[in-house]
Amino acid sequence: MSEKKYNVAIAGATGAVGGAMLEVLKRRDFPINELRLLASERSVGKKLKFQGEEIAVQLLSEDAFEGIDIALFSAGATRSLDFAPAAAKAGAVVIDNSSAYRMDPEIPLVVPEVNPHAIADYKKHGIIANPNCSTIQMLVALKPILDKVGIKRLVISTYQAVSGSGAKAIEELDAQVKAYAAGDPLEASVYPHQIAFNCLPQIDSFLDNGYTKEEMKMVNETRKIFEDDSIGITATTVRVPVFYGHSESVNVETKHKITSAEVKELMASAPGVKLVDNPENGEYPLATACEGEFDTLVGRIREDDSIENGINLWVVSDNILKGAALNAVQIAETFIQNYK
Ligand code: NAP
Ligand code: 3JN
Repeated sequence: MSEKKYNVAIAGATGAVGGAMLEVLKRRDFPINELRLLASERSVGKKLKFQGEEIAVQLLSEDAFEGIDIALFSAGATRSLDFAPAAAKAGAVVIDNSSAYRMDPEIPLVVPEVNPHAIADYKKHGIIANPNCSTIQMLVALKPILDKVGIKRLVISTYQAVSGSGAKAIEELDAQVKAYAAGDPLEASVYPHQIAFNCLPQIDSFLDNGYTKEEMKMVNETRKIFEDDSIGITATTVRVPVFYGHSESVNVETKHKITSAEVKELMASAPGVKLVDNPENGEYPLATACEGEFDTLVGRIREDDSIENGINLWVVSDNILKGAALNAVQIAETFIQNYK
């Protein structure tokens, strides 16, 4: 990494993803000169710790980006639409965690292990989009398979942690579990139903085709990042009572035959992947094991004999890290290495 240091802003610094961004910048020793923390008026003046220093939160506004080189956005799609163009106009490159710009054909949508070349297109608008968490971890695992034998179709089921819905959802699961143990009534406000001891086959709102927005994000973002609209993809996304770590069952129909042994070999050396696949010893990827991990865990690799060329994978990753904050910081690292 170069010796130069950068002025970095985090829009949404007080949130679940913003907090993880602070952690990842520190853990990866990102070369920071000034760190500017931005959030709503509710948080102005609140102090957050970074490398032993207390930094006061400032208001996210159009004027907040003067002198900033890199602006990491995780304050929701509306705030990205409202303020990312002003940040880019002030000279920052925006790395946006929301869905606001992901499907804009002029804005790159990037997973550094998969399509780092797309970052070059940042110049058009000064904005780079970070994909949805469920898409990111799946594509890190699928990229080596795509390169080796091609992918025809994906059938996906997700088991997504509540941290994907933000800080309030983490509190809701915690409160419901405690209320259940105390014999008190369970209150639901973030989710339409009780999430403790339950599985909700709804993430985000329903669309006219019967799928949820989260499901269609997986379909559309995968095709954009893999630059292949012909891949058949169907997804069912489910919220489960887990705090951190999204798990995914991914059934892959490949264009050419690949054995489970060959997939294991690919996963053992794939960037960003940790192979965890000794089921005979009870070793497979677990949400409880991925918390705080930068790698995506892949296991339960086996051939699907119901089709000619089929492989099943179980893919688990820390949704707040690789699914959001880490991927964004990796984009920033690739950007400063190659384009700044
Ligand atoms: P969160 O814990 O609820 O935090 C929301 C953050 O946005 C807080 O810092 C909040 O500031 C700030 N914010 C909200 N309204 C604002 C406003 N009007 N002006 C300025 N700041 C405002 O949510 P989160 O889990 O961190 O997620 C934040 C966003 O990141 C999501 O909406 C989504 O777009 C994106 N995200 C992406 C992924 C992914 O898959 N890549 C995963 C999770 C989240 P206050 O504390 O001051 O309210
Ligand atoms: O639910 C999850 O596990 C991931 C949630 C992501 C999310 C939550 C609120 C708004 C997004 C996203 O990243 O797609 C958004 C959004 O920006 O639309």
